[in-house]
Amino acid sequence: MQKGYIFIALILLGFASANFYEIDKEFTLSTFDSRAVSSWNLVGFQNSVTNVCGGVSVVGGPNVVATGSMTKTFNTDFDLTSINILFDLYLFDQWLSGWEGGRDQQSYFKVLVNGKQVHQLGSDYTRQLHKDASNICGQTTPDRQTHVSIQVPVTGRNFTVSLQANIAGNNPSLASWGIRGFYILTSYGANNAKTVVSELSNDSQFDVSNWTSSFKNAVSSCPNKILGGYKNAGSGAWATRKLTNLPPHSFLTISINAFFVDSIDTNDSIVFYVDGKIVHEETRQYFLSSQNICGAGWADNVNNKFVFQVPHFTSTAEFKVYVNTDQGSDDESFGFRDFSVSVDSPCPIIYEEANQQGRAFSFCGDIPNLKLVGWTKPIKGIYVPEGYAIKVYVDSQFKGKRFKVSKSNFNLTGQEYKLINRAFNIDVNETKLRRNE
Ligand SMILES: *[C@@H]1O[C@H](CO)[C@@H](O)[C@H](O)[C@H]1NC(C)=O
Ligand SMILES: *[C@@H]1O[C@H](CO)[C@@H](O)[C@H](O)[C@H]1NC(C)=O
Ligand SMILES: *[C@@H]1O[C@H](CO)[C@@H](O)[C@H](O)[C@H]1NC(C)=O
Ligand SMILES: *[C@@H]1O[C@H](CO)[C@@H](O)[C@H](O)[C@H]1NC(C)=O
Ligand SMILES: *[C@@H]1O[C@H](CO)[C@@H](O)[C@H](O)[C@H]1NC(C)=O
Ligand SMILES: *[C@@H]1O[C@H](CO)[C@@H](O)[C@H](O)[C@H]1NC(C)=O
Ligand SMILES: [Ca+2]
Ligand SMILES: [Ca+2]
Ligand SMILES: [Ca+2]
Repeated sequence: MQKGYIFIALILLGFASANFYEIDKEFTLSTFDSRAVSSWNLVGFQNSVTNVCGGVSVVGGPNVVATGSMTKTFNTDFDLTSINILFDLYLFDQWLSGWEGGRDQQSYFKVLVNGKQVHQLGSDYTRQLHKDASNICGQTTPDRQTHVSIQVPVTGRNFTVSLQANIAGNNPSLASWGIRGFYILTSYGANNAKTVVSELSNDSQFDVSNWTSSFKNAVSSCPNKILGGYKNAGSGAWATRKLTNLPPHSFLTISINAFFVDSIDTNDSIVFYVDGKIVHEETRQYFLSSQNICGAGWADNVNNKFVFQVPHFTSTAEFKVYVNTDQGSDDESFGFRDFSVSVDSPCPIIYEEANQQGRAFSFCGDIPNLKLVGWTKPIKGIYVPEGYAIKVYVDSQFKGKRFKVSKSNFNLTGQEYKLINRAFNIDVNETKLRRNE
């Protein structure tokens, strides 16, 4: 878990390219203190402002914040259409069930952009998924680490983001929240995204054959077709979609249209994964209006379009939806349609094996120190985005003879193999190469 985390943080270092622009990147170092938060307006934070949890720093956390908020205004020098906000979210200790006189149904974590609520996680995660969570920080009670990835329409050149929680008991030693790895990305300039999957959007051609699910890919109507839904996808249901032969890329953008059917409660959630890692967790969007559209007589929240952006480099991926509810599928269920995936390739990628196999690492800006991410093996392949070139220096510290790599090569050999590896400070020589070491 920890390793994966650091990996992601480094991938986005110095991120700026033709089709993504990094508006903000904060709280990504493994340790930081309150100085890292000085540009935010904090309300309800006490004591040290940050904590060290599970060996890394988080903003907030035990004894720091329960009910409270952190708010910041961002400025750009170009016109925006939408932003993507991504961060790790921790819900520490007794956020939820059964403390201080009973179940706390009024605890929420919310994200607001320009004062308008765009995301909410409810209280009381007592569902199967969270039951076995481990203790990370604070009291010995389990803590929950999840991830938020949301796309929000924004116009103009500045916007304000506010992260806030309302915890009924408001005692940060009993229940608190924290974040780290906070990014805001936006599309900018040329768009060379490629759509690789676009499916489940035509009712007369609703082909579910590439999905695998615990509910045998049963389809229901709400009133348009959805995979899952009423009497199909209740407590513990899951659906996966394998993606193969993806072209070289450093980001996946996944969009899905979500249907919360019937009496899903604030203590239930839907969890989205890529390659086994949570990319987003969503409770029913109670802050939006709902009415009875399908299933049983309870009101439903239909047509919630979610977009997730994930740093990703390998040629295969597995997307998974998990229904983290606790009641029958005739009482609360989840379904979806309009699934699409596109890939973006704004950053170079290096591969451990030929033909895009093995470990992969993407970087933007200066060539990174691979030892910091535990990479010691020779590089066997390199992906260079179209229209870009990497300047490679024969000597360390960006010195000595310089040459340009402007084409991808997924089977590096000979001089190019040697020079690229040397540029990344990896010692290879012809003997090693012949032995394929
Ligand atoms: C935000 O942008 C508007 C113009 O688009 C400008 O008038 C305003 O001063 C800006 N606000 C901040 C806080 O930068
Ligand atoms: C949906 O599928 C039907 C049947 O294949 C096809 O005739 C129709 O053009 C499709 N509609 C759209 C909007 O693609
Ligand atoms: C399912 O996957 C196969 C193999 O990748 C592909 O040819 C087919 O078009 C896919 N079907 C849909 C509905 O996307
Ligand atoms: C979840 O919330 C619902 C609705 O408030 C409540 O009836 C149910 O008891 C809660 N479940 C748990 C396990 O707390
Ligand atoms: C890489 O290229 C070499 C030399 O052209 C060739 O012998 C080798 O089979 C290739 N490796 C792969 C995995 O394609
Ligand atoms: C190349 O690697 C081999 C095997 O590790 C080693 O024996 C040899 O000394 C190296 N040659 C040079 C020039 O570094
Ligand atoms: Ca704890
Ligand atoms: Ca429930
Ligand atoms: Ca209903």
